[in-house]
Amino acid sequence: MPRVIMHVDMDAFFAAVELQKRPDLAGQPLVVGGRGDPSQRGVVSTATYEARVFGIHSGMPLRTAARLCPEAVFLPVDFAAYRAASERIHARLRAVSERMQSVGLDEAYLDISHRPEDAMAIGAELKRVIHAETGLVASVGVGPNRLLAKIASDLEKPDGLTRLTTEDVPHRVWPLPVRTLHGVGPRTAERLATLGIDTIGDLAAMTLARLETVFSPRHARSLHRAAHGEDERPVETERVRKSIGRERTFQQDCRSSGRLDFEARRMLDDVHGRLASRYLKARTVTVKLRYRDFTTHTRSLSLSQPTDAIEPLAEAVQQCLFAHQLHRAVRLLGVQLSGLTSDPDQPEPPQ
Ligand code: TTP
Ligand code: MG
Repeated sequence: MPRVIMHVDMDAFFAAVELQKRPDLAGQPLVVGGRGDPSQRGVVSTATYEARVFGIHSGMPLRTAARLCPEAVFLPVDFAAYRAASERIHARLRAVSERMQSVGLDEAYLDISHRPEDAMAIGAELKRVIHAETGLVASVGVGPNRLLAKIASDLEKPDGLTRLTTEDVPHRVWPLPVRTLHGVGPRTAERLATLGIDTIGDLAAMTLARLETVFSPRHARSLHRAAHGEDERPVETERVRKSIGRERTFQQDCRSSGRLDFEARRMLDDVHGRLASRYLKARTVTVKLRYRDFTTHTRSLSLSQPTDAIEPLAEAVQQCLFAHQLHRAVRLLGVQLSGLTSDPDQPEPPQ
């Protein structure tokens, strides 16, 4: 099944966060780096687009930046502020798809393969909510894989919303410098230059056999594939939530197995509602009982495959429950679902 991947990258991230703190500086060339003092050692972390027209870029000594643009405003880095902004942005992204991979403070991939028709609308909406939430501007790229999504997000920066398909590769990707490709660092670029390769198109025109004379077979193949816009790396989701559960301490110890059964089902209904509203499936059911003497026992059961149907989960809850000693007085009952996976066939949860 063809994939649809989105790459989100904030524009001039550190500088944009600084502008939220100092709106009076809007429109001026702004450089963030080191202690914010170009007479001291330190390099540029980032600069606003107004400062970039002077040739200022990340990694350049602050001193050089001041020479290129003496009227630029210099500010020190404030990581706490960037982390706080980053967390708010990531929360917005996660609300769009559980299949979100964060790659640093200002960048993330989303797998939205289950909503292929809506990709550009989702991108536009994401840009809108991020701006509403943080005042910051994002560039969004959409493509059939991570490689093309990332190239796309960069193509029309700042404030871009760009889609690249495999058919676009020859006219939109091949003219770009080979350094644009993931995995092509300065050393690889240098070795490619010795083969006369400067653009991605040059690389695409090179046979695999020729590349293998310079690189290991594996590296050669990955370069060759990348030049043709191919990339199979998955969006690697961090497991946002490992389990969903509920516990209840009874006002009076419960001695009735029928009542426990009833309460466990009610709790499962609640937990299952939370599972379904996130479009997740669960594989493992755990039932916890705490007896009057505070000894606590858990019983778990794993299904053969994850499910979001309530009946198999309810049956598993019941089996766990009956594996417990139900004749004793029970103080606390807990029901938990774990082994959670997102269901790629479902639409996204409501926002
Ligand atoms: P980038 O996304 O590379 O740059 P950016 O967000 O400032 O600008 P744009 O994406 O619009 O081109 O990096 C994100 C942040 O990471 C950047 O704001 C500052 C920090 N950073 C450094 O501290 N040093 C660096 O060399 C780079 C490239 C980035
Ligand atoms: Mg950025």
